Amino acid sequence: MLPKSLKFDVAIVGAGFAGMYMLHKLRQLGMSAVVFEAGDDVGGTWYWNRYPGARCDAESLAYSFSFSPELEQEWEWSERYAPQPEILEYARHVSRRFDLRKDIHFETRVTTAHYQDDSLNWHLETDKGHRVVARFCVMATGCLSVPQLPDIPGVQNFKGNLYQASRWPHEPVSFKNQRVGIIGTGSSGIQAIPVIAEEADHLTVFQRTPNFSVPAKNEPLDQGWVDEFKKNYRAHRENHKHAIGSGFGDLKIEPRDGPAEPILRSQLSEDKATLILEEAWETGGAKFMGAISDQLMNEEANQFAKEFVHRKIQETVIDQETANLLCPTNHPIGTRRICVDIGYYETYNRENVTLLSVKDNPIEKITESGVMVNGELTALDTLVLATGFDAMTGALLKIDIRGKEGLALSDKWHAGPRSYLGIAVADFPNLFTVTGPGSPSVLSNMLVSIEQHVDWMVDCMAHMKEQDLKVIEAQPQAEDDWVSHVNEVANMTLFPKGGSWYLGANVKGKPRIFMPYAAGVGAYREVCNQVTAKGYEGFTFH
Ligand code: N01
Repeated sequence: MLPKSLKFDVAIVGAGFAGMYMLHKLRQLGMSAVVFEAGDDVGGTWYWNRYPGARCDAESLAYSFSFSPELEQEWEWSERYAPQPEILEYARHVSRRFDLRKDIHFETRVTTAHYQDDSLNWHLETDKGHRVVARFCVMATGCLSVPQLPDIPGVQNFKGNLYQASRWPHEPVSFKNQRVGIIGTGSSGIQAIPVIAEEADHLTVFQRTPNFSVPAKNEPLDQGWVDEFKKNYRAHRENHKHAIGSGFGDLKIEPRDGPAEPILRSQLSEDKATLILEEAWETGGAKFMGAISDQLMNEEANQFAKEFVHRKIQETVIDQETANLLCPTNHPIGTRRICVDIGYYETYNRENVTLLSVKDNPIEKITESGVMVNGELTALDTLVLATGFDAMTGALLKIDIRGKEGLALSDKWHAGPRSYLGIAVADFPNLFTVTGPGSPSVLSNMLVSIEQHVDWMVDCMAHMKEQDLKVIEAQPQAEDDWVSHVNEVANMTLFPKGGSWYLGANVKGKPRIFMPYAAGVGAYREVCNQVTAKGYEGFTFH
């Protein structure tokens, strides 16, 4: 039990993969650290998102820690895309293997984090009454950790079973003999729908915006292939870290020395471009978006991929009216997070599944017994909300964070998040944000990005320790320049046309700013390395 008032070198908020790795690295540096975690276990996103069908859309052997060669050799993944329980078990294994749990305080939410101008420390308070003083404060609060409930009148009136995908109960949920409804067709809904449909008596999907989804082609991992892969693990990891794109990792190829030549749509015949997409479709997974290199940069290339997927939907779904409703037309493919599914479109061929478009006729209200659309009630026993998150800034702004002279982060970010490298915020000295807005974060393999950020931050703290420096602060000009650069890069892509949570577009009143850095993990790593090499350019120490 932690005494209620204590002093540490570092206070860490969150015990997902970011918080755990930060704790591990700080211990190696001989710095004292404490972690506060709202859940009653480690795992972050994988602790909360236990809905049926939840699994990672990055491949298991790439979506794992690389810092310990022993860990990566000893842990056995069962499937190409790991299911949520397995990833959660991996997180628990990591916490035990590196003896992390003793410094993590579970079921404890940090409520305030205030910088003290006189002592140069952070003061944190928790909902359990802790008061902690720390030289550094690290926010490892996750990018998708604050659920977004729909602003539909009457949700609280529903008398049946009401579940939220991102706050799923720990005990098993049965849909047997039930009329189930689900609101939301993002990644969560698209994963849950096929699994719920298997069990429910009837499933009604309330779809406002159709999303693009590509088949996962999930399969059990072949031990021989895994052994070979593990022999080359270091080289694969290097590939992921320096990737031109997301760092999801191309697991089917041999590690290569340099980036491949871009394949541009304009240089391909229609047949050749179709063949490339067909191969990517058959291979499965989100890398479909990189099959033709300029798909996310060029309208024509994007339109070509879009039409390809429309054809796939129309070929898969027997009822063409349903197929057409499932074809997204209003946004470029990939500008809303591409979904990766197991039998999603096929599910609409089941007799017990109905797709109800609520695009032109929004859900009017939720009543005691179901969902009302266009004056008609769909009676339900169970309603599932898969309505997304207040992404990237939500978890940070939920905490009362105050920097120099009491400046509130919520005031500083009233027009959208501003950060230098997605790592630090001017006027908030010694505060680090792991995978913060302005870094590749949600556009990348999160494990690659988490490790890169934590390594950078811990190297920086080691440098400060060595040089006896007390405070690091992002320079306002460096922050302004970075924010402009992040916007400039986003505007070179089609992302801003997606109208998605990447932009804050799913939260009423949230400023519309494209939050992640879209230049890819390799380019971003290089920028961060250069900043370090130039004596932490853009930062001030004192
Ligand atoms: O949330 P979303 P998500 N009436 O915001 C709908 C990651 N993730 O939890 O688009 C009707 O994508 C909303 O409709 P619209 C991944 O990065 C990863 O599914 O606003 N519908 C939309 O369909 C992902 O992108 C994994 O028109 C309403 C849905 O709710 C991110 O998390 C798995 C509505 C929300 O979709 C978020 O995904 C799961 C209303 N009033 C999640 N309000 C993997 O690794 C909202 N909606 C595989």
